[in-house]
Amino acid sequence: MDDYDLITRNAAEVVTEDEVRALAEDPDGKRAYVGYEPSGVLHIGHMLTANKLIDLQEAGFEIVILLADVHAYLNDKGTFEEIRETADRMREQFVAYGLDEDDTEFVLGSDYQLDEEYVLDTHALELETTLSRAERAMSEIQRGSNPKVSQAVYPLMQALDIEYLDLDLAVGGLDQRKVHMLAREVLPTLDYEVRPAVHTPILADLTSGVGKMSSSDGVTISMEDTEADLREKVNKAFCPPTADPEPDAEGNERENPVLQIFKYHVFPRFESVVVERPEEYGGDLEYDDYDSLADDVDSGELHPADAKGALADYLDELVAPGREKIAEQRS
Ligand code: NAL
Repeated sequence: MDDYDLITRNAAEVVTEDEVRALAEDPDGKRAYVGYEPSGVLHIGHMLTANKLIDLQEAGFEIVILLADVHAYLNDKGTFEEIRETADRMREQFVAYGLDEDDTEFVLGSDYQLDEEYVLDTHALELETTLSRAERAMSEIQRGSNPKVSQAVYPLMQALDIEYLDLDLAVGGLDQRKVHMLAREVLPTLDYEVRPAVHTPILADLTSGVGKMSSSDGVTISMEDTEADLREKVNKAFCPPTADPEPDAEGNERENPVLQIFKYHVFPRFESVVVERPEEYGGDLEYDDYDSLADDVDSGELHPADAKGALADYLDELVAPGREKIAEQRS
């Protein structure tokens, strides 16, 4: 795989392809970042962007993970002290998940976001941006239905962070795209450069296949899950015998979340996938890539129940090191 394909594999969106192609010509020593509002425990959404960071490390990028404590505070996620404590625990869980500790720089937002220069730049962007523009940028990230002033400031600071952390590439879930578009508009007003972004997909709700998988409502998978939890959640997941389900009775688009997890979590981290089956049901199956597994589900060769059993095994392997770290953190 060439560097451009590695940088963009499994991405939902690349902004812009030409800018990322230019980076891919010589990725060594380039800096890519992702930011997270600290929460106590990594969930499958964090793990998905982390898989992209692991791809980027392999391509030669240095990785910067912003533990966005001030942003979480502005987005009503708790007291500043609570958020600070969770940031430390999250860092350890990322390393347990497989990010190379020597090649990953962890930064707290509050390390530089309270400096005079940064604060004055934030105010300069507040002057450049209408409230409605800021609200629009925040719509997919905002907690609560009634936007607060803090939540309008949030995307402006996220835009500034791209400059202050001296980054070449921004990575985030597709829910960050409106903030990144705002950043492209406002950074040049302060004579700062625009940087490209790679957006990872948002997976479908595990039980219905409709809408987003979310940690705030519905079932998600996290690093706290025991093997039994994982097995139960995966067994209850929506998995029709096709990669491309029909819309539901109300006409809502549906995805197959079991296959999505194979595609975005399992195949990027394992050379091949073995589905164990008793001899009488045809014996074990081995897949080298996602498409061949999805084709077998489509054709009926691989039954959803067998696919689910294998998915729980591989998820358990991915989650286990973080689960042990969390147990240590709590003891
Ligand atoms: C991501 C977040 C907050 C600040 C950032 C600054 C620079 C780059 C990425 C950042 C968190 C993100 C979330 N908005 O929704 O978790």
